Amino acid sequence: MKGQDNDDEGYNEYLYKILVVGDIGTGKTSIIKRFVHNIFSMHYKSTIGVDFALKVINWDPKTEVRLQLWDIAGQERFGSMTRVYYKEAVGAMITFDVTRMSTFEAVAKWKADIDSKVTYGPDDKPIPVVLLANKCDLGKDAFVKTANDMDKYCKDHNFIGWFETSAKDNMNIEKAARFLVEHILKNDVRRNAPQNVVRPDQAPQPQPANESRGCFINT
Ligand SMILES: Nc1nc2c(ncn2[C@@H]2O[C@H](COP(=O)(O)OP(=O)(O)O)[C@@H](O)[C@H]2O)c(=O)[nH]1
Ligand SMILES: [Mg+2]
Repeated sequence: MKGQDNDDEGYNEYLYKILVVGDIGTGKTSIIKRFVHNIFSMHYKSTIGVDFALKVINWDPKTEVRLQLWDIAGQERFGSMTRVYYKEAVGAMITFDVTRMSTFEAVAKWKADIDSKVTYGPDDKPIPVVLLANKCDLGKDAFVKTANDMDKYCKDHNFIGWFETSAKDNMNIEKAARFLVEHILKNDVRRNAPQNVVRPDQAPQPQPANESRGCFINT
């Protein structure tokens, strides 16, 4: 059966937990909704808790990639998440809003939080993180960084790359996600060992929102 084991055609199915973090109002939920459902609304409620969405990508004829995207709401003001929340994530997106400089200043803090709480593989490498400069449909007047500045910033802070995105205009979100997946697949030792197919029932399970809330009592 498809994805259940290493059949004759060597079909593989991978499930990856991806974190989407960044300051409040930077477009995390909008980016996920656009990516997964191809919709946009100006009014996503920021209910406290954790939400997640699944995006299935037919990567190539022999590979299906399932992304479990973890969205946060309400905890952004703490500027950090618990280790439990980050557990078993293999990649992340950090968002900022190009019209609000303070959200860019928060990026380094989010990156440090991820790097200190989750690693990847037997060598404990940092997980790949992509930086999303969101709301670029609103113009860049407020955001004065050049592409060169951003390249340097990514190098200095160990981002795999950055993209100008717009959830509103559907710009670069798919591209950024694919870029991240490429890095994740490259890191995945199982990719060269197809007998170790990841099955959905072995994947990390999201916590219900009310339980997740309990994680923040000590922050
Ligand atoms: N113009 C514009 N507005 C956006 C974009 N992405 C999100 N927004 C708006 O920004 C606000 C906050 O977005 P939301 O996804 O709730 O941010 P979150 O708190 O990070 O999840 C909402 O009013 C969205 O409609 C974008 O790409 N362009
Ligand atoms: Mg949200």
